[in-house]
Amino acid sequence: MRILHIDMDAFFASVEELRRPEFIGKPVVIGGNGDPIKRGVVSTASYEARKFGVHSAMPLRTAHKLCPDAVFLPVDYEEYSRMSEKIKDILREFTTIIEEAGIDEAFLDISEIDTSSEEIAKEIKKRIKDETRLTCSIGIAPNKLLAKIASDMQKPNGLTVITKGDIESRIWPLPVRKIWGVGPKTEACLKDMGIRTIGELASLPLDKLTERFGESSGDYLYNASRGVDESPLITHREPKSSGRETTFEKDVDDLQVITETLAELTSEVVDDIKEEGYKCRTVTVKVRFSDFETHTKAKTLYKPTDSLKKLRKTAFECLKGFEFKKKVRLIGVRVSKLEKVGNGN
Ligand code: TTP
Ligand code: MG
Repeated sequence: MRILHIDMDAFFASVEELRRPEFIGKPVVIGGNGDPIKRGVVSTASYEARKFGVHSAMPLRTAHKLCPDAVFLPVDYEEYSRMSEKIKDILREFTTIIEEAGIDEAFLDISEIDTSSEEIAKEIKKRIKDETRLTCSIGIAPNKLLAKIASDMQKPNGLTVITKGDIESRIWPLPVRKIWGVGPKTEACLKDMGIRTIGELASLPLDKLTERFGESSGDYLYNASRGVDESPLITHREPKSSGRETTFEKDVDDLQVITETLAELTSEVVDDIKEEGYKCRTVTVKVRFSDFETHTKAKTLYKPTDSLKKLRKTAFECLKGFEFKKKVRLIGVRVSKLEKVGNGN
């Protein structure tokens, strides 16, 4: 097995820098609605901002104290999703055996590709750089666990290949937190047992681990510390929902325009689910106002349907539940409680 893990560098911040090159080289912090005085947490920070100690999940206010001169920007999820799709499209040209692990990361099974690991990684990096101007970090290893650790080892713009023979020298010195699934709680427990590194974890007997963490987690830690992981790539996920949304060029207060846009988005969503062979029961309409305040209204039907007429009517009923005192920045519709057509419906 040869698994490649790719993770984009400072993803949200880098996408913002693409459209606003004047921010390149400056500390950039993305989070909430972009106002560091308001409540909200940091989604990500550029590497320049990280030098000041700013990191993901930190309150924006703390980030502002650490780095008052940083550029603070709101989260524009649609833009990042668009870029994410573009990157995933490039990756799918290398192999169809791909697990989309998150908005800025993926696993590729490159076992069957007849080129060296470094060459494949360099080619992927080049294609992404040429077509998006973004950089990424890539790890290649015999399994998902090690590939993910590897991609993180030389960020940003890294390329790290780990073989079974490297485990003692390159994986064992790393802190236990580098193992996927080891969060602050497990880390604290292990610290109490005098364990800080992956190598120290590997020195513990299995029964000690299962006693402390239970059968399955104990097993997992025992194997992970030895670089053993046989988890397969999850190449297809059953969709839980399907949605479309749009941000208006200029904020809108004309209810007619809002309604027409909702009708159009609903018909796109219905096309999407029909193409995949699904019916749905729940319709959720989302409205974001000019001040970024965002509300949703949902309705659930008695029976699953893929009828445009019924779903559009339901979306309009949801729309009636909103109060339009402010201008509208964005409107979206999402259908959920999906069921495959032909399951007795
Ligand atoms: P990450 O890959 O964890 O971070 P990153 O790409 O910003 O930086 P790195 O170079 O270290 O990979 O997450 C990808 C994106 O997901 C990130 O740009 C913003 C978002 N995100 C959040 O919104 N909240 C979070 O707590 C984290 C960790 C990420
Ligand atoms: Mg990333």
